[in-house]
Amino acid sequence: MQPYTADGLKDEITRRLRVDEGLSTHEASPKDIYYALAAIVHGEIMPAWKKTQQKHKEKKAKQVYYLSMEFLIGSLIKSNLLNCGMLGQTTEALKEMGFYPEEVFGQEQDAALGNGGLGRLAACFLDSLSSLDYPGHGSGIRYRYGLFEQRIIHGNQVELPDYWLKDPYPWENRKEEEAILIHFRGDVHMFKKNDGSLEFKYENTDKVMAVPYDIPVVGYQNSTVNTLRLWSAEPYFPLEGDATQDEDFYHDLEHQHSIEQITGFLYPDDSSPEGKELRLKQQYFLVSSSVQNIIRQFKDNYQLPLSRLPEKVVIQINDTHPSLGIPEMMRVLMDGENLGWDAAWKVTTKVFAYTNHTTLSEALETWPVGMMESLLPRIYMIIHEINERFCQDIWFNREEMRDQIPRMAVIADGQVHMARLAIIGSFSVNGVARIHTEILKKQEMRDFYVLSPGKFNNKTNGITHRRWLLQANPRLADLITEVIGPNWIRRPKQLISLMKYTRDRPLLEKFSAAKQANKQALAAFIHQRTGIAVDPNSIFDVQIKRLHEYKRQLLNIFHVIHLYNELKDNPQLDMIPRTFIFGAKAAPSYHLAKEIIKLINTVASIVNYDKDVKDKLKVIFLENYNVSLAEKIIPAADISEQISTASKEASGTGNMKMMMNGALTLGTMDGANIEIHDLVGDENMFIFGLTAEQVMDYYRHGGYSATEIYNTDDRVKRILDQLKLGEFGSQEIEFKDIYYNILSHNDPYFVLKDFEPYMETHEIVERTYRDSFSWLQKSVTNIAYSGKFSSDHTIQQYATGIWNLKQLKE
Ligand code: CR1
Repeated sequence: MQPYTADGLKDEITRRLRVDEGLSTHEASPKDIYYALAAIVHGEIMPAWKKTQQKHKEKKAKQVYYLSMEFLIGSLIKSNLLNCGMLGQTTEALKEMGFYPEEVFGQEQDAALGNGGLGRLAACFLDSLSSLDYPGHGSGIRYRYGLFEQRIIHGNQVELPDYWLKDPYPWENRKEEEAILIHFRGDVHMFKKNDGSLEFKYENTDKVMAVPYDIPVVGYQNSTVNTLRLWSAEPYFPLEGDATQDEDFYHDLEHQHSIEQITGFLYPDDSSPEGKELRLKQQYFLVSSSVQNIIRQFKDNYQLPLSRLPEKVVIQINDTHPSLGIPEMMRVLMDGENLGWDAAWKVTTKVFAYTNHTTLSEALETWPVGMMESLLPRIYMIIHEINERFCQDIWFNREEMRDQIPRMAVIADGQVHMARLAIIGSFSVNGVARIHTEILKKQEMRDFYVLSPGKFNNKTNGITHRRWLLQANPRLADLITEVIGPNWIRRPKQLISLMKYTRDRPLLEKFSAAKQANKQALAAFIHQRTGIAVDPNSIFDVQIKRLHEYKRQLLNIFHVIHLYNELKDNPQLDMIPRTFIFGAKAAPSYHLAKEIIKLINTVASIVNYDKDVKDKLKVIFLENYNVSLAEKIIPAADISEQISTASKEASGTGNMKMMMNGALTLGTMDGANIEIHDLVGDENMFIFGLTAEQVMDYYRHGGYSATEIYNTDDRVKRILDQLKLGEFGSQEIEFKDIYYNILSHNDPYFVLKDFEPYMETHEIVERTYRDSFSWLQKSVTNIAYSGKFSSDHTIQQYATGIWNLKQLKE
C-alpha cells in the first residue's frame, strides 16, 4: 500500500467528489466526504487483498476458518485507515479541508452484527489474524438488521430496528458468482449401491441461495488482507424458470420474503439461547454455506484428496451456534464426495475445534428433536448416527462410564444437545479464561473431560490493542510511543517497559494530562448527548456491558443509592465527586434486566437534579451502548467495574480494554480479572467479594439468607425499602420485581452478600484516589502489563496450540 501525503489525499478526495458526485468540496457534506474517503481506502486495499489470496493459493498454506453467528466489527473507516497507514494524513487533510475528522468518520454506521463479548472477540481475532499474517478468515451472516438500537424513554429501554444498510456499505463486495445452494426440509431417499454402500438423495427440498458478501480484513501495515465472508439468503431461481401465473407470482413473493427472513435480523440474546425455528434455520444456513465453501476452496487451491483436508483446513466454531457444521461436514463428505462414514468421521473430527463461552446453564443450546428432524432431515439422521456410535463406544469401551451415558448423549429427553455434539465432533475444546476452563473441566463438562482429557485446553481472551488503544486513545498511544518508542505497536508485550518510569513524576503527570483530556472530551460528549454537565475532575466510574443479573449492575446502582442516602443525611459529606457511567442493552424479552435499566435511569433522574447532592454525584446512562460508544468511554475511565458473581463471567474483555487504557479494575475474582490480578497484584487493583469456590459452595447448599442481611444491615434495608415503597418511582409498585427477586428468590446472584465488601472496597478506592501520585503509578502499571491481553497473544496461542498454523511472511 502506497502511503498518500495529506496533500495527495486532498487532491484525490476533491477529484472523486467531482467525478463521482459532481460536487465541489464546498458543496460536499461530511457524508459525501466519508464516501469519497472510503472509496479511496477501498482502492488501496483491493490490490493487497487480491495478492493475499494469490499468496494463499501459491503457498498452499493451512487456513483457519472462524465460524461465528456474530462479528461485532463496529465501524471500519478509522481502523482501515490506521491499518493502511493513512490515519494521520487523513486527519490532517480533512482538517485542512475544513471538516471535523471525527464527524466524517462518524458517518459510518456501526455494523452491529453481534450482541456483546462473543461477537466483539470474533472481530478482534480477525484483526489479529491479519496483522500477524495468518491465513485466517471469518464466516458469518449478513443480517440486514443488526442488534436493535436502544432508546431510553421515560427511563425505559425501547428497541428500534437497526437498519444499518440504509446507506450503501462501502466495505462489502457482493460475490454472486460464488453463491451456494442450501436445502431445507424435503424427503431423504436411501439407495443401496452395487458395492453395498448406501447412497442418499434429497427431494422436494426448500432451496435457498446463500450469496457471499466479502469484507476485507486489513492487517496492520503489512499488506495482508484476509476476508470476512458474510452470507445473505436469497431466493433460488432455477435457470429455466417457468413463466409465473398471477397466483403463483403472489405466492412467490411471500415465499421470497420468507427466504430473505433467514438473514433478516440478529437475535438480540446474549448468553441465553433463542429456541426458535428461524434461529435454527440461520445456524444451518451459516454452516452449510461455510462448509460447502470451504470444501470448494480446498478443491480449487490444493488438488488433494479430501482425506487430507485436516492438513490444510481447521474450523474454529465460536460457541455451539455453528456446531451443526459437524454433521454438515459429514453430509458433504459422504453424500457429496462419496466418503464412507469412518473416513468422513476421521476427517471431520480432525477439522473442528470448539470454543465455549459460558457456563450459564440457561445458555446451553438444545433443539427439539421434532424441529430438527423436519427442518433438517438428513442432518438429523447423521446426528442420530453420531449419537448411536458415541453411546455404543462408551458402552463397550468405557464400561466404568456407562452410567454417565444419559448425561452425555447428544440426543436425550427429546432434545438435541449442541454442546455435546460440539465436544464429540471436535479435536479441541477450549474455555476463554483459566478459571472458566477449569470450571468446564471440573463441573459443566466433567464427564467429557474424563472421557478425553487431551481435548480440553484454555485460551484466555484478548482484545486488539490497535483499535482499543492506538485508534481509540491517540493521546495515550502517542505518549507511550514518546516514552518507550514505537515497538510496542507490533509487540504489545513491550508495553512492560513502561514499568521503568513509574517513579518518574513529571512523566506520570503527562499520563495524568492525557487521561484528563480524555475525560474532558467524554464530558463534552455526555453534555451534548444528555444535557448533563459532569465534572471532569470527578472519578469516572464505568460499567459498560450487556445487562444481565450475573453482571450485577444492580450492586453498582445500590452503591450509588447508598452514597445518595449518605449525602441526603449529610450534605457536607467529604467525598471525592463521582460520575457513574453506565452503558447496557437488555435482551428485549429479559424483564428483570429492563427493570434494572429503569432503576438506573430513575436513580439518575433523582440524583442528577437534587440540590443537596451538588456536584458530588452524577449518574449517566448512555443509551445505545455499542462499539463506537465504547471507543469514546474507555479512554476516559478511571474505574473499571467488573463485578460479576464469581464463577459466572467466563472471561470478560471490557476488563482488558479498560486496563489497557489505564483504568483500575474494581472487581471480583472472576473470569480474566483473575489473570489481571496475577499480573498486577492486589496493590494495583481492587478485589472484593465471594470467590468462585464460595459461590459454588453456596449453590450446592441452597444459597445463603438474603433476608438475614436485609434485617441486619441498615443500609441494605433502607435501599430495598426505598425500592418497594416507590421512593424511586412514580408508582408504588415500580421496582417490586427487583425487590422480590432478592428477598423472595433469595438473591440468586449474591448482591446483598457482596454488598458490604463492595462498599468497603469503594472506600479504599476513594482513599487511593486522593493520593494522585500513587494512583498514577497504579494506572501506568496496568497499562504496562496489559500487553499480555492483546488478541495477538491469544491468536498466537490458538495458532500454535490448536490450529497448527504458520505465519505467512513475505
Ligand atoms: C462471556 O459471557 C466472554 C465472551 C467472549 C461471553 C464473556 O465473559 O468474555 O463470551 N459469552 O468469550 C457469551 O456470549 C454466549 O456466551
